[in-house]
Amino acid sequence: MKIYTLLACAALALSACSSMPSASSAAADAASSTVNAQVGSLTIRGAWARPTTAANAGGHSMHTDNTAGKEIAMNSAAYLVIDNKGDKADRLLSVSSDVAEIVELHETTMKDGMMKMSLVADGAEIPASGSLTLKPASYHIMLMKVRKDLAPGTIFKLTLEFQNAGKTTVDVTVREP
Ligand SMILES: [Cu+2]
Repeated sequence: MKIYTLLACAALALSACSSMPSASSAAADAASSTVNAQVGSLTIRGAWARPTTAANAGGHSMHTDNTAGKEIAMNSAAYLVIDNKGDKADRLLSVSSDVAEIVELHETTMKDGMMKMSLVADGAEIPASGSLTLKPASYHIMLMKVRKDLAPGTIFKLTLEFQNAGKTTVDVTVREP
């Protein structure tokens, strides 16, 4: 099961990596400036997640949605930007959501020419007067065993917990990368 999960994860990262600039990237740039929440000295913006439609899954990690009777991907990933205007660093410690059974902070790194996914157990730093960007092929919020089909336009809640700023919940919009 562990290997299965990692492969599905890597497939997501690779498809993101190979996507060419297109008209949708202009929309993505506009979306990235949308502020989702402010907590303490942190601003969270540009939250989005990959659809789980069959077309997007590339044949990986499919299962049958009993209610709709169509195939959906089990996994998705969410991305966002956290700006820290304070003079102290903070850390993103944990992430949670009802949208999936398993929600984890992951990091994609290249090792020996291979994409490698790993769980970020000790959190990710948001530097003082700096930003932490969760994006394809980098830090991301892994959504495994999603509970319903995430079609483009779907909005779901994601809760972020920070070491200093505390907790906040943002609306994540599902859209094509
Ligand atoms: Cu992942």
